[in-house]
Amino acid sequence: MLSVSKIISLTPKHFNKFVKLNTRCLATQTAAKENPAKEIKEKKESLSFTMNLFRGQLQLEQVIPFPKALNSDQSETLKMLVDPFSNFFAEVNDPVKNDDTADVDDKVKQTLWDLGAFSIQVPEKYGGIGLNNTQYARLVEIVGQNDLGVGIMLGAHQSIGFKGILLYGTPEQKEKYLTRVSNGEYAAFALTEPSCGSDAGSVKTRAVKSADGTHYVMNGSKIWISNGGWANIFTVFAKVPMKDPVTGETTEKVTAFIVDRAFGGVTNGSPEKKMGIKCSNTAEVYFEDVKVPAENVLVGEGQGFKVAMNILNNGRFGMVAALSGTMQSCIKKAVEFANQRVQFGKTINQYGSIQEKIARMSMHQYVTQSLAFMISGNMDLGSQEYQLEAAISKVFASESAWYVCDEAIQILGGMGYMKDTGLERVMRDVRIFRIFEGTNDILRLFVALTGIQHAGGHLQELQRAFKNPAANLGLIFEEAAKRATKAVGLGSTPTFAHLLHPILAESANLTGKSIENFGQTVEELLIKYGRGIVNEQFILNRLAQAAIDTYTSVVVLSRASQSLNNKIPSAEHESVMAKVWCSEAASRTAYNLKVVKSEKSLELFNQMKTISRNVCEVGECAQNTPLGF
Ligand code: MYA
Repeated sequence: MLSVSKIISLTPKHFNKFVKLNTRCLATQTAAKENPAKEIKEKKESLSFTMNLFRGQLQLEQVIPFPKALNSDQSETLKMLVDPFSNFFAEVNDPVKNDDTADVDDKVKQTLWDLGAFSIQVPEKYGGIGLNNTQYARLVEIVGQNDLGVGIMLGAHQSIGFKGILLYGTPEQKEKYLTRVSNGEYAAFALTEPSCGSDAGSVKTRAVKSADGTHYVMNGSKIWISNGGWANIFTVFAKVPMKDPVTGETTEKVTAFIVDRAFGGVTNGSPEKKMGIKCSNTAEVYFEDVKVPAENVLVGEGQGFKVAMNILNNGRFGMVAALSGTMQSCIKKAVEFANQRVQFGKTINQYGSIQEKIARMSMHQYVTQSLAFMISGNMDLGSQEYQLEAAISKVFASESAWYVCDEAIQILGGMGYMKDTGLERVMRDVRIFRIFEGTNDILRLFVALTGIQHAGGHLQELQRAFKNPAANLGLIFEEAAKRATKAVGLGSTPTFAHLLHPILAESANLTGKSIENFGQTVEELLIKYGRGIVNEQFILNRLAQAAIDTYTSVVVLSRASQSLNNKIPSAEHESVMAKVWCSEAASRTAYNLKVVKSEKSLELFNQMKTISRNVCEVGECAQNTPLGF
């Protein structure tokens, strides 16, 4: 039999280096303590495509085939709702008036309540229309096509406002509150505070349990709360002092509460004056000695951070779907103009500069729409692990919507800049999407760090395996064989072309190469930086971008393949978009993965740090004027 040392000697040098990484590897918090072998066996494999990407592994469970989440009854129900939703925007709602008045008329709001638009996913027994995520995504797309301000009013209510009750409420909490939020009472999600933005765990609002244990007394304030001035029902995150039963030490842990304005002590500031989404209500909310009954804790004391994160993860596809709709209407405006505008004797749609814009705008919309329905479909089919994909989708959708709207304005030229065209409102509205529900900067780091932690965890697993090789021979053999074949050039690049329509094979192979390159790059970075990688944000951002490009490629390939196989009318068009997208995404990925390893780039990053330091020290642009005064 082959000895373990022989196996190691067959592998590339990195493998040997890993096992010496005792002090440097990531994920030490989750290290096995007592029985490593047992833990290794029990470790559940991740089904997330993106998580596995960081190990260079193909995990297609949640990407191919494109999820089909609606049965024929659900499709019929949805079709019956599409017209009333569209008609509402065509006949009742006036986005220009909403924007001008920074409000929505009561009559308009009431029509939305009557339509069931505020309780799309609430089960019918509580007064909602009981739709699933995919159905919600389709309706929200219509909202985003027409009025993002109204979208925020609806989304703050149900995508996050009462989502915690829907997902985690006890039967009593659901009975009591879901009936109300489906019947005219607004809900809001209250996390952000003056000193707690991206650092969601740092809330200062406190809730202290009464001596008799019947209630908590809550004090604190929240800022920028969508629907904050209108809501009666709040999901509030507050720190609760908790005694550790073992050490007796008291620590403060974030806890989620359902707070009813009727408890008393809940007030709000006046509506904020904003750049866009003006008709949605955004306000400060204050909690002063609010008596919150003990039974209004969501999930449990100290579980609030995870509750907040999971609500946000769960709601993000709504934003993605809405922005898919927004991009559709921007593209429609741009194309209507390009088709009829004649310059230099030809309609401008015949010029390459405009064609490239229209093609890129269309691809961004196609990718965004595919992401929205990929995630919502997976969630409907029972996926529990989509946090990285939801974060990627939010980042991609919000940046694409900004880009598409900007390019639409560019195509319309001076006309695009005029208020009457309606694109400047959309531009103001979409700007916030890169900021709220987790800034894109934070979400990029979240994607990169979570993925790296997963890869680091695997390396650590190997380390542990080598401490007790007899018990972990399977794992060691598997890894060694993988590395050995790669070392002698026999390792195969991950391929999934056989799962797709044949005309997409080349694109699938390109994407497969990106996946392989990704895993190798992460490995090299872990070896080089160890734990210190967490501080290398220039690198992390580029890894996140490569993850975005690779995940979006697989998603569009999956969708285009399904369209080709089902011979749907737009299949050809979709496959061209998918191919172009994958080709450019693979080039960007190759570039980004090269940059993170190149000494020259590291030098440039350091120079950028110097520039930033200089400017920050001076407190303004640091150079003198060319005139010297
Ligand atoms: S609401 C305000 C939104 N605010 C944010 O999104 C805050 C952003 N910050 C964060 O997400 C976190 O603080 C970050 C982590 C990510 C920075 N899923 O040590 P940690 C786990 C699952 O890394 P931190 C608004 O804007 C992690 O694995 N788990 O934490 C509304 C670890 O677990 P463990 C997660 O460094 C606007 C633990 O937590 C996640 O403190 C209105 C600690 O992790 C995650 N995501 O911070 C919008 N993150 O201990 C309206 C972390 O087990 C809606 N963890 O290892 C619009 C809808 C659109 C339209 C709809 C139309 C209808």
